[in-house]
Amino acid sequence: MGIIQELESRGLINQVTDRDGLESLLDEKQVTLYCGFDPTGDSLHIGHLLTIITLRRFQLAGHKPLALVGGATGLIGDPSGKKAERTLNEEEVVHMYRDRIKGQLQKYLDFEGDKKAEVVNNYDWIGNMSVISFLRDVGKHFGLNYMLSKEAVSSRIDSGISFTEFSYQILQSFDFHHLYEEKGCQLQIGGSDQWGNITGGLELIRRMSGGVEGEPPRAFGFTIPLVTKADGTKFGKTEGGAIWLDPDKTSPYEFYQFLLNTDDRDVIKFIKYFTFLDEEEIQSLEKEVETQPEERVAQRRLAEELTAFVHGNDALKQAQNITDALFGGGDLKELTAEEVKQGFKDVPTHVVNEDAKPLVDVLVDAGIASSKRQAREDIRNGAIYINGERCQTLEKTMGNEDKIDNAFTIIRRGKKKYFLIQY
Ligand code: 485
Repeated sequence: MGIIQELESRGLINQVTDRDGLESLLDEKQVTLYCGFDPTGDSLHIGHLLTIITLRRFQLAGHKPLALVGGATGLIGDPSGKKAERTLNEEEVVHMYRDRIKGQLQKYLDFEGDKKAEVVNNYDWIGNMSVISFLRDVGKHFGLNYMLSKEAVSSRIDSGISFTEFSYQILQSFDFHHLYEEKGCQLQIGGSDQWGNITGGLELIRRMSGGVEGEPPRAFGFTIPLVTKADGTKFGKTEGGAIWLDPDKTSPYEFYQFLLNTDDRDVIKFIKYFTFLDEEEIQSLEKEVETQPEERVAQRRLAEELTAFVHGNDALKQAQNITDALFGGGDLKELTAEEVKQGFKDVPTHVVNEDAKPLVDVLVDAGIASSKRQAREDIRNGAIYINGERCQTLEKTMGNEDKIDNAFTIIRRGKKKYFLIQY
């Protein structure tokens, strides 16, 4: 199966400019393709992952991906998919974001061999362009009506759009033209909001480059669909905010849990989108969802595959250990300090400096019980658990034997109120 057919079978093609032309180009030769990422934040998020994985699929099929970091465009702001004008970030901030995003992209593509990926930065060709050249050499190819007709602009005519954001499409179009000329890049991909910018680039290539021997230039674009969920809520958002790829912002355990909680109605679609599992395995997972959904086999597979891809196998193992200790009847005492930190990130934490301290005092000082009397009552009633084990000894003193990995004790009050004691 060719890459286009594979993408189609996974539901990954939303709009494409010339499907059959693109398919024969990809059959014919190694194609260089690109996708751009603007440094508008200090990390990519799970929404960006689908395009990264799609680039990776092209690379596995023998083609050459370029990941573009928008050092220049990040200073301007893409209006696509945005209801209101963006606030501009300071240049130093954009530079910091640019470096971090570049580092993240480098983790997910293969930078060795004859189809090695490259990271490029459009500041390198836009940063020093003069305003005269921008208006004479590039701007002259864009009709006002054409620019106004782009969804990103037309949808903002009433609410307002600055000349800055209005001009964004010209910059992204110029990138495609530049990469077509300099790197023989013949395909741009992006999310569905990027259709206008991608087709703008094709138009510019057609006008500025022309094709070989009077033929139209062979350049293509397609968009991947927006990831939607059966319950209508936005994919990649939780109560705690976005699901980031940076492990310091969203821990691998949280990332794993997020995927594990995928709705039965969505899980097979997400497996097709995000994993490299083959058709046969996907079909058998589909059966599992139909026949024994309560086992959540497909959800586990999705979470495993994607956590390993994004964070590596060690981080996956940690995420699984934490999950097992918390929900699978595993032993909390087996966890490492790092795993406790991840699994109990948002749990109230109290620092204890003494080597030995009466449990009653710990409960009061940590704010777990409101008074010593209350603390004793909780212990007597069997509401207090130390590292997962019920403790009904009123005179209990907390000591070394209660420490997990010498660093933490996990106290639970009732069914699910967790507290962390840190030493
Ligand atoms: O030459 C280019 C310069 C910049 C860009 C693309 C090509 C970035 C693009 N304009 C953009 O804003 N992309 C978004 C981003 O950077 O966060 C998102 C898109 C999404 C998907 C993702 O990037 O909203 O659909 O394309 C990779």
